[in-house]
Amino acid sequence: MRRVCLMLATSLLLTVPVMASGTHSSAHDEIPIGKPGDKKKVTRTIEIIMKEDGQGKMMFSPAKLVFKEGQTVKLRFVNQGEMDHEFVMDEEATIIEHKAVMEKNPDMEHDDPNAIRLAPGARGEIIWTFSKPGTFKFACLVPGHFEAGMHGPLEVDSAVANNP
Ligand SMILES: [Cu+2]
Repeated sequence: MRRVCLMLATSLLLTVPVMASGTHSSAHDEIPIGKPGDKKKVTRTIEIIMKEDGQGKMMFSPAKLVFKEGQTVKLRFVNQGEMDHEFVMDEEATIIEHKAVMEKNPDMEHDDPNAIRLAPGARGEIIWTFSKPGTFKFACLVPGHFEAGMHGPLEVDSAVANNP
């Protein structure tokens, strides 16, 4: 497996601020959707809410994300729900593959720079550079949450297309 996943006690997650940057910040971490960004280069900040509606549906707000090629964005997360939620952004095939692994190992936690997991009420952030254009996906891979609605499209528009 290319990605590193760590087993962490839930209690640890409740007491330690969850940051998705940290040890992974070098260029070799570049994946198709981009790479960890430099906070000095942030040109846009977006707040993403994770929540449930109390009727079995779970969602992200906004439900769709659109960025520009080369843009460094601060993604700020708030878990307004009553359950743990996560955010993973990647190519769709990788998300689906990762989802299957999570279903077999429900207690698995990510230690990937393109993912974050938050306890109810918790906040966190990912600073990311969307270095290449493409159509990607974001999702929560806690078993059952994808099916309950926690996924959406993520588009990175080509810089060339923006400035013909
Ligand atoms: Cu979730």
